[in-house]
Amino acid sequence: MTSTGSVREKLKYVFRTYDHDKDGVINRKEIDRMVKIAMRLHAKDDPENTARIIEELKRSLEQLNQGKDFDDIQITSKEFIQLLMENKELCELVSPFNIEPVRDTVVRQPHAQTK
Ligand SMILES: [Ca+2]
Repeated sequence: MTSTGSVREKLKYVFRTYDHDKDGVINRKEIDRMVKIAMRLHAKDDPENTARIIEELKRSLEQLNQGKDFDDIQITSKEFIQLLMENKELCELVSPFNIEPVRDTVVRQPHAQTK
């Protein structure tokens, strides 16, 4: 069980990681980089699935980008987070680390302690 709030925080962090030039949007080049990283991380475990999910990612991005050339694509953090929250597979694909708990608030789970 993950809380939506913290997933959003983590995805924001993921977005920042991919926004290489830190201009607040992910552009075509940065998408390519993201795809490469995802491929490197996952392709050897599951090449077919990885290729399929990447196709899906590209399709979703094109949809987001209606009317614009794919080369001019720009994704805001809001769109990025929205997209990944709607698609768990994509989310796992582009998160280059086992998303760790964000350190802002320590969430205590009183009854999840001992068994
Ligand atoms: Ca950027």
